[in-house]
Amino acid sequence: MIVGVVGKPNCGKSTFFKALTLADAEIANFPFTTIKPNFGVGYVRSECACKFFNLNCSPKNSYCKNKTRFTPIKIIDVAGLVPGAHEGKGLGNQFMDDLSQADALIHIIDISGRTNEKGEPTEGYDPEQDITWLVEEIDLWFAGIVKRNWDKIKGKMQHDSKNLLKELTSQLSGLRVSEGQIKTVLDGLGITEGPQFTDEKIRMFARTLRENSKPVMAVANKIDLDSAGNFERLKDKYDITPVCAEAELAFKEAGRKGLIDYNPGDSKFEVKEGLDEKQKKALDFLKTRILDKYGSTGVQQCLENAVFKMLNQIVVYPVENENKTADSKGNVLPDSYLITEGSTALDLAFKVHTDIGSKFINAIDCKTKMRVGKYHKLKNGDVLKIVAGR
Ligand SMILES: Nc1nc2c(ncn2[C@@H]2O[C@H](COP(=O)(O)OP(=O)(O)OP(=O)(O)O)[C@@H](O)[C@H]2O)c(=O)[nH]1
Ligand SMILES: [Mg+2]
Repeated sequence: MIVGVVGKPNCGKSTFFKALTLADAEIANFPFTTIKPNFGVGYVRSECACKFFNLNCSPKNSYCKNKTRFTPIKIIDVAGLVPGAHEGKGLGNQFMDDLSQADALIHIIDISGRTNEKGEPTEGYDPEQDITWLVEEIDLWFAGIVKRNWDKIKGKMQHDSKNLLKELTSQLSGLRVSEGQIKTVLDGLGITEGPQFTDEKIRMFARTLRENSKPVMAVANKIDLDSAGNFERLKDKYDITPVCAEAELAFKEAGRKGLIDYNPGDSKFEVKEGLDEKQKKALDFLKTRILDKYGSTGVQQCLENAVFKMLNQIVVYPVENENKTADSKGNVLPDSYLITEGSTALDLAFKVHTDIGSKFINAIDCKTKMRVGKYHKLKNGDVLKIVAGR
């Protein structure tokens, strides 16, 4: 799973990305600071299974703090999009292709109205415009790819429409859309044969497939600068979260330096030794301005909404030793994985290793100590020992 961060230039994508990942990313107050995409790893919170077993865990792929497990999720930060991007405006549609890797998109909006649609400084721009045109741009880019691929397979489908689903799946594999997603959309539009694929249907197909395979979530960033009250005006009309990426980044960096104790997503932080007056004042200002007013900086919540609500992920823990809930070296609950809700024990086995999947015998639910079969559906927080043949 990969979460993509999108938006017009200068809206704060790289700040948001860096706040989540603490990976190096260039941030500057001018458009097109980011050209090559930034890749990083963020973490989503869930109650750690160590609480259930009353054990001290020793995570390997993830980390645990105060019985909260932080599970990794890949994040990609891309170049800014401007109106007409799908036709090559701005940095062109080659940069849109970076988006094809994402499974869900977080759309960063500069809610303060201080940047225009090209990301240039201005006053009084209405951010409501961004909510619509950006998604439209993505849909047009998606439709262009579907159309080009359709043109390639059109001739074939005139004579043999039976393999439409297979052909489309293989042609569109670069967009990270699954056969299941394509089938749902084809069925929904009542398309069973190639020749029914008119231009109009292609557009509808592309839009619905984009909605299903890359859902978009809107984020009102730079809430600290929103003196015009744009967020208040738009919050009931759109599902939109208030965010201050800059504050989250400041808290995370102060936390990394040991100046404060801050847990992502929290409404408070604890001041440690070593803060000078200026730093203390700056952090206090952000606390009053953001944490006290909105309950958090919003950044962590946005990522978790994307992962748990848009992508329907649950957290599960594969272990090798069911008695110690540990790996073979004795690390307790070493890994936590994100897996799509509805996945089975066999799906998890394949995620751990193809070999374990193909030699799957059964699994043990470590919480209930029950043996379960390959089609057993996983629940959030499950700890599973997979038994595989040699
Ligand atoms: N006040 C305030 N400024 C912010 C916030 N988030 C980002 N900024 C500032 O907005 C400017 C642009 O931030 P970037 O993160 O570089 O924006 P971007 O969307 O990645 O820009 P491009 O890569 O050029 O598309 C920088 O000056 C940031 O410091 C915020 O929450 N509040
Ligand atoms: Mg950037």
